[in-house]
Amino acid sequence: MKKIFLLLFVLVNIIGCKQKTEDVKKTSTVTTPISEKKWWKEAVVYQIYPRSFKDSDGDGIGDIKGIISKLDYIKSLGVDVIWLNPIYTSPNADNGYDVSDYENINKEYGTMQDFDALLKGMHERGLKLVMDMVLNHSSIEHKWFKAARSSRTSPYRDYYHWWPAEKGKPTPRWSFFDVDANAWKYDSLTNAYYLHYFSYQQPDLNWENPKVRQEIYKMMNFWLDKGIDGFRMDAFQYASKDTTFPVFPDGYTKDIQNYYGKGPNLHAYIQEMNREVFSRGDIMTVAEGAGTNPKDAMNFVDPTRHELDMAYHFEGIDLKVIPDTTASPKFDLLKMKSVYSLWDGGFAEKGWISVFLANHDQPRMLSHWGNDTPHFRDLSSKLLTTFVLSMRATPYYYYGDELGMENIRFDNIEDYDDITVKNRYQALKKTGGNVKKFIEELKFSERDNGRTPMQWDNSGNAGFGTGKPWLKVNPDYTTVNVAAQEKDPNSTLNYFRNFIKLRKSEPTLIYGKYTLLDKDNKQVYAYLRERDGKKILVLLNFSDKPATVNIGLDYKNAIILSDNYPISSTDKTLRPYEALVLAL
Ligand code: TEU
Repeated sequence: MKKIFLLLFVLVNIIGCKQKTEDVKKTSTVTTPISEKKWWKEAVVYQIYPRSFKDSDGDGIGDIKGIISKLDYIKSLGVDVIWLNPIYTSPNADNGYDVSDYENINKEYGTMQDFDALLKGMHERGLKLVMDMVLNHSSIEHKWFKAARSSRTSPYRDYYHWWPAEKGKPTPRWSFFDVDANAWKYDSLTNAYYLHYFSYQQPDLNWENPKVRQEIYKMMNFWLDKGIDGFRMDAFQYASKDTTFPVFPDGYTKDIQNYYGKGPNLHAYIQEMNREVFSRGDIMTVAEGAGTNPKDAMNFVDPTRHELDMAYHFEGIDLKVIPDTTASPKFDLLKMKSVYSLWDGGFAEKGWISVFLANHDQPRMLSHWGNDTPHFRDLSSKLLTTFVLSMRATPYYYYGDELGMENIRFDNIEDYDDITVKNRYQALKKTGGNVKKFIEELKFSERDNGRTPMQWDNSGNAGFGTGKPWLKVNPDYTTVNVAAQEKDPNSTLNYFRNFIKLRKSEPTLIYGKYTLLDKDNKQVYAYLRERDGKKILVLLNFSDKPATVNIGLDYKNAIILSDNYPISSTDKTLRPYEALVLAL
């Protein structure tokens, strides 16, 4: 019965939606920017960490041919865009976020011919490609840095930030990744320090130098000319700097985004990039972390400013989650609701945002935001998927989350590959910190938990490849894998597919107004999506206990569009981790 209702609902909406598109065309001059249709507002982004997706040649490292071999699978998910983490030539100090040649492919991933084949294969299937641009810094192996460091008179010297040692110690700058948290690295070759906000292998490019900017735009256009469909800009909020390097007040690191993320010319550079690159195609552009509050972030995505298409904010992902707790949820749901509602509200008139619960810098969505114990793993995974796919924002979904992949929780520090773990471990040893506690914390929060190989089937190495994988496979692959879930209509994989179909068939879920309901409910996140008189109610019980909803709306006879329990119900009481979506 539920299925028939759903089918009818989908059909009515497909017809309705076509009509709406025509209306929008006719009245495009009067539509408000938020309701203005754009392909990237309607798209679902699937993020692939290339190192971990599929290894075609048995070297234990995922590669482009591997991704090509899985394009039909990706298409079958119903996603529209692939965001690929960096695949450029790199010595891999930070797995590709240290680029030594922006216009070539890292050998371990394949060749430029492989890349061209990937793009062609994607476009043939109607999939779009967003490339990850690491523009705040390069690798120390980049030819620009090699030349810059060779002499103070090198034409490339001012492609980077230098502090001559005869001026004394540089003004302190904190580093995200450095063992000593010092962003200035002394280089005896020219008796000077260079700046690196991340590791010393990732020197910051000097964006204040117009030559650097022109080189970068040329490189971005090289990729655009190949036909790619968008750019994700890595750590770009840090690009512009006050090169007088003023002294920051004590404790500035607690407010690092405000000191590092608001350089004097940041907006001017993005506008310049927009003129020189973005405006040349119908592409999608997003910069991670730009803007620490909705008002700030709006300045990056207000269409009249000609900068970026959508904001990718960290306030949601950075909410405090408590490990080792029996509390459910493990975070303050009231805070979560207020953060996501605040950001929605900030973009209710114009601009656009992203929504995500995981990426390559995070532990697994299920282990962090859900509950990966056997009884609740499927339910809570589906609940999180429902949240990401039912907000007014472009959903970003991380590879493997469709299977409910969970944190690997290494016991040995040696099993980690991540530069941040290695450096934090060194720092801890220096200061005599508590290593045991550190290892326990990593099991919950470390980003390598989210980078283990994709689990394709229950054969050796989870079907990732024949060689020893660069990072261990999660032992749960014998049951948590694509092959097993394909066969099960109730799997998290098929739930993801079905929910994407629902989102695509119902513009209310994409463009509809969002209203938070039952604000003070500590277990349930409830919201209404509305558009042209149509109302969709989303009820999410984020706890492992039954929960009562108090929304002052009668939904007993509503049409059930989706429920993560096999037997649906419109009861006033939601079951543990129940995710119910209703058409009122
Ligand atoms: O991350 C930069 C960055 O700002 C994040 O570490 C951020 O602080 C965190 O996710 C907020 O919760 C980018 C890349 O995503 C990361 O993988 C790289 O290691 C880093 O830049 C350096 O390029």
